[in-house]
Amino acid sequence: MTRAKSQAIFSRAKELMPGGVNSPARAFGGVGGEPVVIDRGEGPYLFDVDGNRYVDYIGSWGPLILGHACPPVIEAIKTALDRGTSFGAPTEAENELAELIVTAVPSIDKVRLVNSGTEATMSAIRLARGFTGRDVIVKFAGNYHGHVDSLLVAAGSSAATLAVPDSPGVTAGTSQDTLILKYNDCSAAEAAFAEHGEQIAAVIMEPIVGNMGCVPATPEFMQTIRRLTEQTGSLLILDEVMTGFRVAYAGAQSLYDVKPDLTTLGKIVGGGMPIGAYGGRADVLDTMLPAGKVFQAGTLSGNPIATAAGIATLKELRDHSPYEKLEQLGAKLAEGLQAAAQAAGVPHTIARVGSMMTLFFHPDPVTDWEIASACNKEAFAKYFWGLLEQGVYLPCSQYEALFVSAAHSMEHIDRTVAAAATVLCEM
Ligand code: KE4
Repeated sequence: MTRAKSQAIFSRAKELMPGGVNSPARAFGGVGGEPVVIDRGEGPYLFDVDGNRYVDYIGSWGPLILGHACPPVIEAIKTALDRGTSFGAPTEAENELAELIVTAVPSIDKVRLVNSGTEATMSAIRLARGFTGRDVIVKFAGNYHGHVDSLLVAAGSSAATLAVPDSPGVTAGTSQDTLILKYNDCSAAEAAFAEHGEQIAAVIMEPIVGNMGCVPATPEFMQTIRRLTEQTGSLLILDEVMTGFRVAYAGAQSLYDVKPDLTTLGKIVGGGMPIGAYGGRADVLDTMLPAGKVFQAGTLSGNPIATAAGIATLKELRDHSPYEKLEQLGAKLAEGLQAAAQAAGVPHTIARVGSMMTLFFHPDPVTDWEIASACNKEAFAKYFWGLLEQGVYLPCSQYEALFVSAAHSMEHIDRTVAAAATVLCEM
């Protein structure tokens, strides 16, 4: 494939924007080389500016569960556009989207719409601290919740629980109230709660991690965290920005049969437009201004365009459920990738929940960041580029999940598996 136009556009991009991108995840940092500049998307496909076509498994990092330019979503956006783009005043569409979310997720009594997943998690943390009057937030290594200062932390030196800044610009003061624990480690959680329980405002966790590759919580771990938070009066925040409406219409929490106090959402609930949301217990949400005293605001929160796209998307998911099809496509893809890696003798494991999955270049099951970070990243990079050359566009990092959309077909899956088999047996 030639990518002359991509290269020209991207070299200009690097003169205009840091690293040439508006989000580092797109910069191909995990696989080397330069990103492909995209011209348009259509159903399961992306087309780059040089006219190359790819079967897309990023789906804009999760939002496009219905595929690119899904007609009912585009139609809804166009209709909304003709009535204006933003009013900074209440609209009925916000009720409609909030109603869809509240009806879909039993643990959500009330919800507030914001403009990104980061805003949702940042607000949920402030809310938990405001509601409990406590300072400490617990997160898990390998979980990503957006670029919230207090969560851009790494495991600190002592006891592997004290967090230290993980990015320049994050102060020690900001990270000092964050405890970072090992994911899927029940005893570490028990110990941390025994020592700090009364100071813990909340635990925030991805119920099924997408951000170290696909790593599901064990049911025992999920139940332990729910029990410990209940016992100590701290809140459980499930970060379902990625898994919400992805793994099930009622999210990952419905698969674990767990009831969090707060849930954060994003991606799919905006149908590809900028959105985030946080919701949960009414008594907790009513602590937010103007009902309560905890402050959070946003000029474009609940704007007519994002809400129109979100409403159309959730209605499509509710009325024409794709989840059975996504389960079949996901299972077929995982099976095919596993068989191809096996036949090629490449050390690997695969993790999948519904239409999100990761082929790990590691011989053992990946259950936490320690194992994930030991994956063979060079092998992943070869696999990524080999597939890209064959017109298959995977997430450009071993530490991401791929997504199948309702626009994919078995034919796309078969083509992807065949391409993977070719690439893997050359590794
Ligand atoms: P945004 O602020 O990017 O909308 O959402 C942050 C966020 C919060 N929580 C979870 C579980 C998330 O996965 C994310 C964002 N996900 C990444 C990809 N894994 C977005 C891609 C990017 O940063 O460009």
